Amino acid sequence: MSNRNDTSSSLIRLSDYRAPAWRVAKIELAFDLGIDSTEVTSRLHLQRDPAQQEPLRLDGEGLALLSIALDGQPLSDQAWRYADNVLEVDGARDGSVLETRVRVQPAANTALEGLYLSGSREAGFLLTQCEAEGFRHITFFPDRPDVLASYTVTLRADRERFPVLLAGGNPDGSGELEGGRHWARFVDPHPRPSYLFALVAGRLQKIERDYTTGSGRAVTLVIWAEPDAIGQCGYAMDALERSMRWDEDTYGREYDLDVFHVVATHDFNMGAMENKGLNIFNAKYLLADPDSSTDDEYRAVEAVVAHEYFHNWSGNRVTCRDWFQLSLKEGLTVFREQQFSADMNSAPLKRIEDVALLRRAQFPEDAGPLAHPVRPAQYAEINNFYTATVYEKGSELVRMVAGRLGRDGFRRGMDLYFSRNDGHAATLEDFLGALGEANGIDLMPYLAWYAQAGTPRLTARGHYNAAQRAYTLTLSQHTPPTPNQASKQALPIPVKLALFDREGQLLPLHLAGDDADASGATERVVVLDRAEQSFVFQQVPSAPVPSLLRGFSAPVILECDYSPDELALLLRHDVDGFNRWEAGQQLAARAFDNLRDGDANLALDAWCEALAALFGDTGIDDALLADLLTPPGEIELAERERVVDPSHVHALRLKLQEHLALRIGREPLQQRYDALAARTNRKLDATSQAHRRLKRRVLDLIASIDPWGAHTLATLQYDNAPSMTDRLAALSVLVRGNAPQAHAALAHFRERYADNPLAMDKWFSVQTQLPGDMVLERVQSLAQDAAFTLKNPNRVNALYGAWARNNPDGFHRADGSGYRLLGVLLQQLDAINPQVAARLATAFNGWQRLEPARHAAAQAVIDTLAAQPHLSRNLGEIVRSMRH
Ligand code: 0A1
Ligand code: ZN
Repeated sequence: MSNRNDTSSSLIRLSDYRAPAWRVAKIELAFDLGIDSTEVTSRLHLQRDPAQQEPLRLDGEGLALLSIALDGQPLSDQAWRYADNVLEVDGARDGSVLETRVRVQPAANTALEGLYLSGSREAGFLLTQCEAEGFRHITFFPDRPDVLASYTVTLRADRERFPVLLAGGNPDGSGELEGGRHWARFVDPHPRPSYLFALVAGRLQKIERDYTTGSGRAVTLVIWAEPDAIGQCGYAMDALERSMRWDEDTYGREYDLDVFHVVATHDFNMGAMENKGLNIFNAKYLLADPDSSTDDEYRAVEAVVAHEYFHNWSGNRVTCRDWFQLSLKEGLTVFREQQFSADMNSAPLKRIEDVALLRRAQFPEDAGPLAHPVRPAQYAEINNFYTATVYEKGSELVRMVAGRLGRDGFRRGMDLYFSRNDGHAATLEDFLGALGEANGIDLMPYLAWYAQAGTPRLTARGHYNAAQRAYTLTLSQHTPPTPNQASKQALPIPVKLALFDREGQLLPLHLAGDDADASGATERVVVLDRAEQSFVFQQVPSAPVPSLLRGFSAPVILECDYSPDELALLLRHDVDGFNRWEAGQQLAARAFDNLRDGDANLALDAWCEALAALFGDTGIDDALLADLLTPPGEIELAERERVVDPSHVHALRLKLQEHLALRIGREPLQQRYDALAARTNRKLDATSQAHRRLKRRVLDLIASIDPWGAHTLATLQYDNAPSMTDRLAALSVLVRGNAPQAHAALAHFRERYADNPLAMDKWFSVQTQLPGDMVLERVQSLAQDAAFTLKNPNRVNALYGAWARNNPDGFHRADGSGYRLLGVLLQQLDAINPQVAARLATAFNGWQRLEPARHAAAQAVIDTLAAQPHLSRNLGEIVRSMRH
């Protein structure tokens, strides 16, 4: 509904940034809440920048203005103008108070931006989403993150319909009103930008916990959910407490209000939102119980709870000057969450998971038409920039800098960054400046990483000189051009490395020309900061095997001419858990290339051989083994192709797994499966989770060589599953194999979980994993299912998102039917929820490299979309960029 802006293809540019001419010291807000109509009264205490002469201009979208007064005097119609989403007011001075009263319509707001209704008219509740520019859908305001104001918020509503009234800040009174109505007030002592405003009103239930910060401040933690979901909030509460303690221990950061509210909603465009004192979560990332949540979902709940909590410092206390700096809060907060999750769980597994996500989501983005720098230079619609690049690559940039400073140095730098910028809106220069200054190091060269799009290719070549016992490692870098950025500069690339001898023993490192080298440590970091550079290691007894980019020390694509034997050696012996996995991934990728080209396949032999040996090794962690046994995904493999045929990639990947399963052998696979199945439980400890993870992988491998046997096992597993992890894994094997048993299992699942929206999302998404030639019809029939609706983002993503993203063979049908289905859907969806439509449209990413028939079919759909006259700014920008 909102956000429709046909004429505006105009771009906002970083280089145009100007400090605000008007600020708001204090805002007093009052809401008379109703589902169809809510009245919002706002009093802005204005401050004028004496150096600027601009009239007062406030943002406002879709607001019905009921009254307006300046300094207590109602304004005549000549004294204000409201057009093109801007309210201009004459006569305001420094210190003026502007009072406006507007009406908004929550139930009609299907874009879920601003104030909206979650759930049904009868039982649902009201809530807000303001990041990035939702506040302007609620009241008139300079809706930009560098305007920080003190908030006093009064909520008034019918007590029976809205018994719970919440806003961010500390509670400051409540009471009864006439006619069965009541009120509640909240005051936030910390100035904050408008995007962190939030309110919630409705029939919610709560769980509570007392928390005392390290310095002795008492805080009440409250999680709110609808009555049928409140029993699933305990895990999130534990995760919240762990997060708070961790941020105190690790960064010395305490919570700063008397209460911390968290609310779950089923209707949310993103994962969750860090509104000051009132975090709002997509239920998917807050609710958890063993019967309806998988192990992966538990970990996601822990991570997202932590992420939103950590924003209280990295985002709220220190916020962003403008939206170009989005990664200042997001990259940093993702990094902090990754550190936390690594500390709470297994560090190598977390690293593997994060890098796999980076490669699946960010590398393709960086290589396609939507590529943009971590700090973009321009945008049409900021909501399109909550991307894997800003979040995940942004986190990798923080990680590189943190690695450069070391643990203590990074903490020193963060302390300075927080204290210097507390209560301010900062930039990436402020961040790198503080970190560098606290350590006497110039970190500004890293700014280039923020400005340059594309994934650098790092090439490594090694040469051993036996006579001199010297090993020369030559590193070079190259970043391919991206849209609007043809030429690239060299970046500082930290390469953490070790050398192994041919027996798999680590060698002491003696780097030529390095004074601090006396130690002979077995691991060190070299920084490549020009196009090419050589590093000479001395006293090397024999030709070594280098382990490069350990822990994935920089977000680059490494190209190194390892032999299959060398990769197999690393896979067997590397003590860096990440690089061990990585060696296996590299081998599998080589094996994939050879299969594709029909070449002799030493890599395939080496990969299968090494993994078969590890499979028999009882010393290895089951979860790591599961990851080692997983070849790179189809999206990642497709990135290696110059011209992509997704069906062929799919088939080749299946072949890889088949070879591996045959090499391990049906009987050993069965034995391992039986042993794991005998220990089946629903416990959440690391060992139980690892068993389930490996069991799932083993079952998949069995399915690749003995579908009938795997389907029998899966049916039994489904029937007896004590947890959702086991149940869904079994169901997925049945569906992907199009087993006859799938039908009954799906019917059972549906019946059992009909009242559980998050479980029903899984029912939809698992069916999108049917074999490629069958899935389109299923997607079409599921879209007609009574439980399907375009109004719920989770449901849309569970059906169309899961299909288009997680089943490349099923989306990229050779006849283009998949593209046409998505194209029609996007137009419909855009009229309901532009943000969700725009996000879904990114499934077309990479279309330019498709083989000719698919390429033409995708292009036709993208061109048709681009020709639509009424696309939202959100979808319009994505579709336009796709054609770059
Ligand atoms: N800041 C949130 C992400 C978020 C962004 C936009 C939203 O609405 C359009 C909602 C949430 C986070 O990083 O968690
Ligand atoms: Zn965030």
